[in-house]
Amino acid sequence: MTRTGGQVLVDQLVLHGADLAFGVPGESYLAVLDALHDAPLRLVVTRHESGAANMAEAYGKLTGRPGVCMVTRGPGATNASNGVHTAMQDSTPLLLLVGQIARETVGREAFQELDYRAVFGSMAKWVTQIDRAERVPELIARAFAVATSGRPGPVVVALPEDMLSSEVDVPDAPPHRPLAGPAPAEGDLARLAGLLAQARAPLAIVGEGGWTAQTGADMAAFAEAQAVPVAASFRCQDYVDNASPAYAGHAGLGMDPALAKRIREADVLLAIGGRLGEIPTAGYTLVRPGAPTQRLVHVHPDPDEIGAVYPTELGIAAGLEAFAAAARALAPSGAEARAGLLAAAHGEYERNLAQTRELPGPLQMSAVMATLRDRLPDEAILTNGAGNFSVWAHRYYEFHRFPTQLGPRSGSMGYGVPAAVGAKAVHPDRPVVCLAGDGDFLMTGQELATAVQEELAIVVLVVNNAMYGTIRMHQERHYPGRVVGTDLRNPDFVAYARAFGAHGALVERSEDFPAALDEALGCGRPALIELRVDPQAITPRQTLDEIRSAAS
Ligand SMILES: Cc1ncc(C[n+]2csc(CCOP(=O)(O)OP(=O)(O)O)c2C)c(N)n1
Ligand SMILES: [Mg+2]
Repeated sequence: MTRTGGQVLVDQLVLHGADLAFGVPGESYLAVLDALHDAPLRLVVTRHESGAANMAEAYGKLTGRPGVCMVTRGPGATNASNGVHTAMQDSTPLLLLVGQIARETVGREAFQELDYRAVFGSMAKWVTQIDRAERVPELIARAFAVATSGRPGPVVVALPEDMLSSEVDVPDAPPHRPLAGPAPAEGDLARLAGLLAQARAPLAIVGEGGWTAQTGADMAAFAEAQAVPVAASFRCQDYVDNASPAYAGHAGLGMDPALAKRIREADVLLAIGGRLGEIPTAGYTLVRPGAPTQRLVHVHPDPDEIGAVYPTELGIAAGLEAFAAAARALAPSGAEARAGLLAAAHGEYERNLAQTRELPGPLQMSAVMATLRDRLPDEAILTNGAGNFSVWAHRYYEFHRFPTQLGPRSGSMGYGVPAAVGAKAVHPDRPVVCLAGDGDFLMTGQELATAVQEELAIVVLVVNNAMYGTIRMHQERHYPGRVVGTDLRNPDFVAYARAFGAHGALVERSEDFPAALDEALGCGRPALIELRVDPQAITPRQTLDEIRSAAS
């Protein structure tokens, strides 16, 4: 029986477990679109390819399976590149399928031609082009394998249009079965136990690279039994239940100085997943391996990541789930000598959560976050993009279940709205709330149209301070009083939301937020609440004027 290349492709996606795809149509992949006509694979059509790619990225974060994104050549692919970059930095499995020009015209810079291997070469985990329809089963199977193995990441597959429309008789590949990550060697665990036996101030930081809810439960049990406080790496706050007595807080932007001190002074630092990147190390200043007082243990499924930034005392190449299960089974090692350590570290976390400063203006973001903490159930999903508004979310929200946090470790503005749409498509029964800045929101705010069309009742909170606040903050620190390029004259966000058919409301005082939130969550359609905040309220700790006068 013959099928078109496009049909073979869609059949492979379905048999490897894809149930949702996100994309913008293009004439370069009509044969794929046609195959979707009769396939059990729902295509969510977006208004910009960055929206589609970030929705697929969110799907990958939530399911551990590659999110599928379909775009056209040239401008479609470059628009989608934002989501590819985030999937790379965030270690998220993603499959970007790009319609490509016909094979016979390659190399003439034909209409919208790009060489995807060159364009995505430094951005994706693997880039390929399928030039023969007979090889679609083989190469799509490999794409699923590469996206999910070791350190997960994005795979880009270019699909020449004449290959997609050609007819072939080829068998399907066997369904993709994710590899169980390697188990740690026995000697590794013995050495870990040896290091813990001597440790007085150990600390674990948990990060990306194939996390699961079970990994989080095992890590919490390990940390509690061994009396090792456990911090979350940047935007990995849902990895371990924040109510665990071992939870020590978030090694992210605006880090609690008490946690920064704990990282700097840890005598044994355990990085469980993660890459020890710039944010959790506060600009590569907190981790000090080689200092006689700090020993670094790095566990990662990809041996190439171990030692990539810092030399390790002990590197353990293992799947995080397998490592956490084995670590949980270890007998306590030196834990009695660390009595009081967990209570001290968790106490600091709780103090940081409870401590609020009254900032200028009648709407306090700390009160907004306290309302979300009280009102949202544990399974609610919280998304955000990039900007100072996200610091309140990271400081004043608590996570109890994995996966419920979708934030760009890449720091990409505009991530929150598409992530929320993608999350609601995966989990229609769970509340999904996006926290956005006024600048951040308008990078992808038009995906409200997708939410309305697909009947995905997300709630978007737009924190409006009429500026690119983060950059203004840095300006005041480095060039006090010289404001350039950071003021924003915004549209009427409530009218904007209503124009899409979404619910829109404006909140200007803390006391009005709970009722507005209830209404938005209960309205049964996408909703936007504009939170109008005082521009002076730039961080939970300092006002703009205070930053300026400290720098002048
Ligand atoms: C795609 C992208 N462009 C630019 C930046 C640089 N940047 C980081 S935060 C920021 C301003 C964010 O403004 P807004 O969303 O209004 O949040 P605020 O800081 O005002 O709370 C900018 C421009 C970025 N991180 N991502
Ligand atoms: Mg702003």
